[in-house]
Amino acid sequence: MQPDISIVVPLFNEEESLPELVAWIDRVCTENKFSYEVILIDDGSKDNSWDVIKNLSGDYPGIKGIKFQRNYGKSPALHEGFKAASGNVVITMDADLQDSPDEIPELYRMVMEDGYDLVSGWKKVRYDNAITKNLPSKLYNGVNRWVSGIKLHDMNCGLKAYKRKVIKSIEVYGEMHRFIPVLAKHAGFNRIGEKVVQHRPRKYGVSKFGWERFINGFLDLMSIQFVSRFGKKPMHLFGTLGSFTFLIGFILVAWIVIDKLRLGVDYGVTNKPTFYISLTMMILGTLCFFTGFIAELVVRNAVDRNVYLTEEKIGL
Ligand SMILES: Nc1nc2c(ncn2[C@@H]2O[C@H](COP(=O)(O)OP(=O)(O)OP(=O)(O)O)[C@@H](O)[C@H]2O)c(=O)[nH]1
Ligand SMILES: [Mg+2]
Repeated sequence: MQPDISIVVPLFNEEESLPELVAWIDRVCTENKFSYEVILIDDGSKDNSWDVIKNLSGDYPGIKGIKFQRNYGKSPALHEGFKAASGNVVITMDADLQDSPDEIPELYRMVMEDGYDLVSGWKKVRYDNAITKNLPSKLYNGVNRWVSGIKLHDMNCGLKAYKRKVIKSIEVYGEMHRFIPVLAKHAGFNRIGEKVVQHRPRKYGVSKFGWERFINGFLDLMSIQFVSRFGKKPMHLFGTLGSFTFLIGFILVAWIVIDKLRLGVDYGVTNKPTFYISLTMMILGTLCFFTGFIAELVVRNAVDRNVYLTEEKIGL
């Protein structure tokens, strides 16, 4: 039987928080008469998280667990959680008690009644360090909004709700958990909403992500935009770029040749910076162009080269 809600919780070393988190989720869901499952993904924790999960699954019928052989990261954990989830609405949540399960009923209502494909939490008031976390996060979200065109204030918030179809249609890989709304938008799910959510100070354990998240996140955003625009037709990017670069180099060469013909022996071709610039541009242009061919060969052999999401069909 399909539950109303699947709550997917990726975690790493959160043994102290888990019993409180599960009891709180159970209380909120019972009070609101939701049937639910909680899928806890233990990503190679070094503490006793898995034993705690085993005990909890004995205490509560809706608790399910997946234990990874080693630590793979938050995205792989979400991927496995999404594969297992069967609820009509799927909610993701951090395990560290910084996200409040009290948000569940309203998130559920926004997906089921307001018709959002995805609702992202917004930690408007944050209990994190202002200099190392909040300020860079604001800047980072500004860049995200500008590049992706998705007007969310807090793209990386762990607390999010989805229609089941959304999480079954996208593939979270690498460290792309920061950009699930971007993945969803590229898959054609445009009704993306936002809800201001309570944020709480970390009660137990320690933070697992440092400043590198901002650099890696920016690189991932660039990749994701590239793949969505040119992933199936890379030659359109590399070919255009390569041709333009080559053409500019070629024009510069033509200019040098004309000058040489005009000025004769007095004109020392190899003394001119233009000579070296034109040469470099022609070589780079050619390389870029052939990179496009190689990328086309890769795409041609990709398993998903002809995979499309259909929304509905008639007579088939
Ligand atoms: N699956 C998985 N989950 C992780 C990993 N690292 C952290 N998490 C979980 O991701 C959630 C958020 O991690 P936090 O360390 O709290 O990150 P944060 O909330 O951005 O940082 P703080 O505000 O400092 O706590 C928590 O539930 C962690 O247990 C990991 O390597 N794998
Ligand atoms: Mg946290």
